[in-house]
Amino acid sequence: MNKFATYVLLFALIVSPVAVQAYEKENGLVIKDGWIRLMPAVATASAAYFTLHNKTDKEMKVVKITTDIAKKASLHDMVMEQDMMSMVAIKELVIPAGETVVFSPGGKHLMLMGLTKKLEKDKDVLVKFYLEKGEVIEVKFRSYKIAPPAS
Ligand SMILES: [Cu+2]
Repeated sequence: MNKFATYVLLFALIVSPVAVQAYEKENGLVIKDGWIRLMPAVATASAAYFTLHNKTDKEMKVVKITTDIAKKASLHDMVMEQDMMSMVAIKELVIPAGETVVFSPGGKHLMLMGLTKKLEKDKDVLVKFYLEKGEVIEVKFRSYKIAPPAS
């Protein structure tokens, strides 16, 4: 490993342990690359993106997501309807066994409505994923204007 890479790694470990992190619990659901779109102060809504990976051999379901910065968090997808992209609600977030589900700009997203706090650069937002069997996974998301590089 060269010197620069070492510095980058150290920086990542010490200064920003959660910028783009993988998170995992014994339940086998990995939530990574989570981030929130930094919006102008006047905005009342934003969107969050992340990747879910189910490491188990059983299907997993996320039944609810909450954050500490918005009154409401809803899962949306983008679909083409009569040559127009529009948002539709994702009724059920299922991650099949061994599969990965990606939420990214232009596609699936977590819509955050009724922002209760101003989004700030370099500040973490706590996002809670509620699983079907009652487990809750807490992940810290960071705010960015544009998508950060995936880990
Ligand atoms: Cu939306």
